Amino acid sequence: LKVCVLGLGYIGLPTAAVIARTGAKVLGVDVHQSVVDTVNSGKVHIEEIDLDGLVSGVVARGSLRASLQVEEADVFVIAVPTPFGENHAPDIGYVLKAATNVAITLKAGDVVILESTSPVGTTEKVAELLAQLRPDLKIPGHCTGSADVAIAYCPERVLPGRILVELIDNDRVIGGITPRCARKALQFYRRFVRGACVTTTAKAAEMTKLTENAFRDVNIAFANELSLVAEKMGVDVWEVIRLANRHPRVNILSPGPGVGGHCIAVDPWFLVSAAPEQTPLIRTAREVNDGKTDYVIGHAAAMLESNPHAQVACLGLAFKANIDDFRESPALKVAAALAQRFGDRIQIVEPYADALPKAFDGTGAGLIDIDSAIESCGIFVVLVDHDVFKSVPLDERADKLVYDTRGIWPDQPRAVSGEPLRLAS
Ligand code: SAJ
Repeated sequence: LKVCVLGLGYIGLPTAAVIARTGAKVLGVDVHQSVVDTVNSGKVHIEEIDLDGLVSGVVARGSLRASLQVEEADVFVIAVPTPFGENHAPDIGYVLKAATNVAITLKAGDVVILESTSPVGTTEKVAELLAQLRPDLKIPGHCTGSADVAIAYCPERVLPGRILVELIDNDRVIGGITPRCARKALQFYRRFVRGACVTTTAKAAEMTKLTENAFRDVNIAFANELSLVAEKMGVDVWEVIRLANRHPRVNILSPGPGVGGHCIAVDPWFLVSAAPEQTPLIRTAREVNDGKTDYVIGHAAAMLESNPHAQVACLGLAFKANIDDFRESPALKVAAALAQRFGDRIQIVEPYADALPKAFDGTGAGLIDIDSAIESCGIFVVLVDHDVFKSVPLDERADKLVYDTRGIWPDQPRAVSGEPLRLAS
């Protein structure tokens, strides 16, 4: 089996490597020469647990190679980005460009699968484009009788940090342009997926993916809203959530400094921009989560102003715990805003960074390790719940003024206050 994976990012590269491990001949295609060169040398350009070993193995065996050009294959998997613009309208330009490249070598019997998170109706647009570009082929939805190729949508659902496990163990939703397309794509996923593979229409599969991430965003927004209410009431939100979650049908997520990453902070907008009248809740959830980041900046700034002589450690820049991914990270936004305002009073502790990102250029902020922060900083602003932070014992931080946006230190004295906190000395 020959498989061509278009896009060697966080989803495409692990997917290509996992398929290559099954014995298929996989070609990974990317628009960046540096990515192509890195993969061909058996290395990886993204951090993901166990990915480096897997890629070096399959490249050494000749099962995976990379190129700038699409080549003839039996199955094409499109895993390119679908960003959105200023007005939150999704941009499927990369998907259509990838489909255009696939069209060049497409032949009867091939399967084309879109995995990129996409607005509802995108897979049908891909089929329409292929029908235009290849009038010699019978394209599903654009022909009578049985089609020459199969076209399907199968969203990825993997969690960064667990990608290689979840690629195999998660259930997959496979939406075909026709039921026959879905069955063809199903045969492909059965090669490497251990979870259940459920077939449906392309549009239902597209909306399912957006729904999953909107669901999580709405639920996180609920937790973030609660954190503001609890603060106003002078109550510890973490305790309230712990207690409420003892109810058999209540399961509240965790508040934080906002929602980051390239999925949950983005995908709900695909639903909102397609159906603005019908989505007040989903839109508001987005606004609540983004607003929480601004709130944290304001609250931390007030604390720093009330304690003008203390050095400040911002703990974490990543968009969530135990990963080195800083995309759309609320922690990075908060820390950078504080650094812009308070300059060299700000020290960043981020064990997953070798150097401070560009957002800190010219601010005077420094990157230090957690032990130096414990020695030199009076104020701690906890922005990410990395395990290395969680394990700092109380006696090493009891004298600190802590603004713990993730609730990692329930034993910390004076964790809650509506007023800006002050250091004792
Ligand atoms: N977060 C909170 N509180 C919580 C949970 C998360 O503030 O209780 C924050 C995180 O800190 C982070 C953001 O939300 O900033 C998103 O993190 P996440 O762990 O919820 O999700 P992602 O972005 O890593 O991955 C999500 C997953 N989707 C769902 O859980 C529904 C994953 O399965 C998807 O494959 C991925 O989006 C994607 O690619 O769409």
